[in-house]
Amino acid sequence: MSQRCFIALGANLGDPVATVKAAIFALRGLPQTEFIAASSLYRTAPVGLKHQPDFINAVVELVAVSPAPTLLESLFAIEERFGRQRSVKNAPRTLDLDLLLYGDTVSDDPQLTLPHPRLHERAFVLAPLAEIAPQLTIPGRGGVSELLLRCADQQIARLLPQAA
Ligand code: PH2
Ligand code: MG
Ligand code: MG
Repeated sequence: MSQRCFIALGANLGDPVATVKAAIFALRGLPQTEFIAASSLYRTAPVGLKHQPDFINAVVELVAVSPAPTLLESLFAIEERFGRQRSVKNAPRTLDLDLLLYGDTVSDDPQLTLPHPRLHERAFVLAPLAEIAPQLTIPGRGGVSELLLRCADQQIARLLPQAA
């Protein structure tokens, strides 16, 4: 069975625009998946730990036949290829790839909580998600466009294609 999946990309170290673009290219080549769409790039103020550089964020949609844990392993492999070091939670990172949704799977497995536990309250995820899938409903949370309206206080700016 194939599943409609959404992956969030985030970076705020090195050259985050180049990194996010290269990571989108890497996601196009993932085995056992069909690439559907990539959002624009967004420049976003850090959520959580404040005193760190702004992030570049984006979201990619794909259809996967691989099981969710296999897909997650492929995402970790791409993060490592881009030099991701894991230190404290929410620390600055060269590349973060989060599996937001795997079909309509709901799971509280601590290794892979689905939907992503904080996606419904983060404009840096909801804005790119609403751009490529405005009708999407997050299981247990509601429609992406409605959820985004509740995050109006969070600073994000879509980069123009030539700037991105
Ligand atoms: N990721 C986090 C914590 N805070 N803030 C922004 N703007 N963008 C992110 O990708 C981000 C964050 C943890 O993964
Ligand atoms: Mg994250
Ligand atoms: Mg992550």
